[in-house]
Amino acid sequence: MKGYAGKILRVNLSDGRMSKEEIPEEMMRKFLGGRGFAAKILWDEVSGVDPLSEGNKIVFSTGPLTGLPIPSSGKMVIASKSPLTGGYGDGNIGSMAAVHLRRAGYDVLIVEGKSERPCYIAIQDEKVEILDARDIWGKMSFEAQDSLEAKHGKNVGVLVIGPGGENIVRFATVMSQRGRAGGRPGMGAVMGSKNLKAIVVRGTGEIPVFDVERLREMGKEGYGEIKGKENYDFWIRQGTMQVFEWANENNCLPTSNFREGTFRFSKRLDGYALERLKVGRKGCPLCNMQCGNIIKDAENMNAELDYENVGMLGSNIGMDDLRKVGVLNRMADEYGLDTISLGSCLGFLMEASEKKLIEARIEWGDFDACQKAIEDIVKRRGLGEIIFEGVRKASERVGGDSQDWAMHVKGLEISAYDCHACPGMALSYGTSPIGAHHKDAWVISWEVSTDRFSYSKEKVEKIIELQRLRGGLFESMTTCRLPWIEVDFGLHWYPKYLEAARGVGISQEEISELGDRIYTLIRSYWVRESRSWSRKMDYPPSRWFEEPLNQGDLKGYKLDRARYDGMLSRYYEIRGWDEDGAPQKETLEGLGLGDVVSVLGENG
Ligand code: PTT
Ligand code: SF4
Repeated sequence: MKGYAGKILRVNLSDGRMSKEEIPEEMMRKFLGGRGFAAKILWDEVSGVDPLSEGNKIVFSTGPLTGLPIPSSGKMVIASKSPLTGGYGDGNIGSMAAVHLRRAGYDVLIVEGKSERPCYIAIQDEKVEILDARDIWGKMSFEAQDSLEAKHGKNVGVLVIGPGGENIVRFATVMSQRGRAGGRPGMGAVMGSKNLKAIVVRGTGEIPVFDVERLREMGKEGYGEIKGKENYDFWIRQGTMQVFEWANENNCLPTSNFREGTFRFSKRLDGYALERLKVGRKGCPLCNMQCGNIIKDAENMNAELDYENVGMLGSNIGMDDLRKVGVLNRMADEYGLDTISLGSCLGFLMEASEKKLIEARIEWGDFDACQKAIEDIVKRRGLGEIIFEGVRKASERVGGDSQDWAMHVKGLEISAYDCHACPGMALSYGTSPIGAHHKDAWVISWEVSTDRFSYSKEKVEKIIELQRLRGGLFESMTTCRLPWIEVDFGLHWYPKYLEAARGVGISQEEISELGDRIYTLIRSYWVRESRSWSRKMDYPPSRWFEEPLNQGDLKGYKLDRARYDGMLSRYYEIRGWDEDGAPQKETLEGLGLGDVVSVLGENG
């Protein structure tokens, strides 16, 4: 089929074997690309292994729209069995590496095995090499990127890990372009476990497209439409940081380890505070609404700020100085750690310290102590020894009542939305296919502006609708979803882009089916890989059910466990999963996943 390079490049780091494999047409039709391909590959090839062992594989997966001259298409999915959660894990990164991989003639790169010594993979079109990385091992992600560009030329795409990934901190991410980060559930740690420091890729070919002229024309129109949108100028000023003020006003800004939804000093951290410090912006390739906000941080260095980062490294840990938040954010980027999990881990340590569950003292908002803790996490010493595997494991270590306020779902730390008074968003976290991340169903803005406190069937349906679009379509095409979400770029463009790229469009029905198929396959993966799967895995932490908000105009609010459980049952019902959340035989067969039945058993 047009629109694809049609090839998977497979590199085995244990024995140096490499192969180029055809992607079956059926896989393109059924799974589209990106996350769809990654889920299928992991289901077929990675079963029952320790995520940090040689047997795990890491998949770098593009979609049929990646790298094409249409808005915000420089994205790819990085997926693996997660060392943080033990289940399916992925993340979406904007990088020239995505574009170059396609130009080099591959849709997907699978890396398997483990190198004996530090290495990196260099891809130049047909030529693929495993090269020595001893001289860059131990280097920060920015410096390593610079060294690789000095060696291979500026015009390459680089995916790289920092010392966090090398030392197998479980929430280490993959970095690119000094500020793009992808793979929250420890994709950087998987690279580190394989002694793989980086991937450098350069492609000089054309991505095969069905109707190149039409695509270019429509791409141009799309870029123009984005620039003309009402919210465009404000977006350029604040990017995702525009959410900060809204979250505080609506009592869902993560504060003091998700105890509260409002922060006393929010004005010091919001989008307007950012505007006063902003010195530039950057972002992903092929994007004309670049959202990486650059400021000079408290050490006078460039740091990139997004809403999630400021929520988690600001209000969630009592840090009220944006320039200091910038330093912590930059440290995370350099070390290659996920900022969301990092902010949650620091908040956890602060609360554990306050409650005297650990000996060391780390106070809310203590900047120096945070810097030291980050270094300790990367070196896995002191406080780092307690927390380097994330809050779930840390709560097992420190005991007390900490399991109630270890803020995660399935082991992945919750991203920056407090849900004491948002049952829909809580369910979205509960049912996200990678653990508690907002990317699949960011239902909160709709929820807050409609029937906020209800546990209604409509809310459940809305979550599934968003999961189909965001978690299914966007993660698989693979393009950035922010043009649609943030500046109201028309959703109708995407089937047209797919048609011009592949010769085959996608109907509304097919979008739903695609999303459901991917969701059900990923859910099957979780059930197969978890030793003790149960519906409890789809629950947010006890804090939101047991401890009401103490401040703000929603003081006293908390979630209702029985009603949450009712929503969860409705969710399973619509999805065709059983009362434990495992896909049922008819559902699997109906989605063309008959081969899964024999593995999960007749009843799912
Ligand atoms: C994403 C998660 C997010 S979501 C943020 S801020 W956000 C954090 N950013 C980090 C960072 O920065 N440095 C760091 N060391 N760790 C970080 N962890 C956090 O990672 C990101 C953008 C953003 S910014 C969002 S919402 C959108 N996410 C998309 C998505 O998931 N899919 C898609 N098709 N399009 C998306 N567009 C937007 O991309 P993860 P990126 Mg990211 C400094 O990676 O694992 O998915 O986690 O990829 O290229 O940095 O773009 O307010
Ligand atoms: Fe990247 Fe932001 Fe542009 Fe999306 S809007 S492609 S995240 S720079």
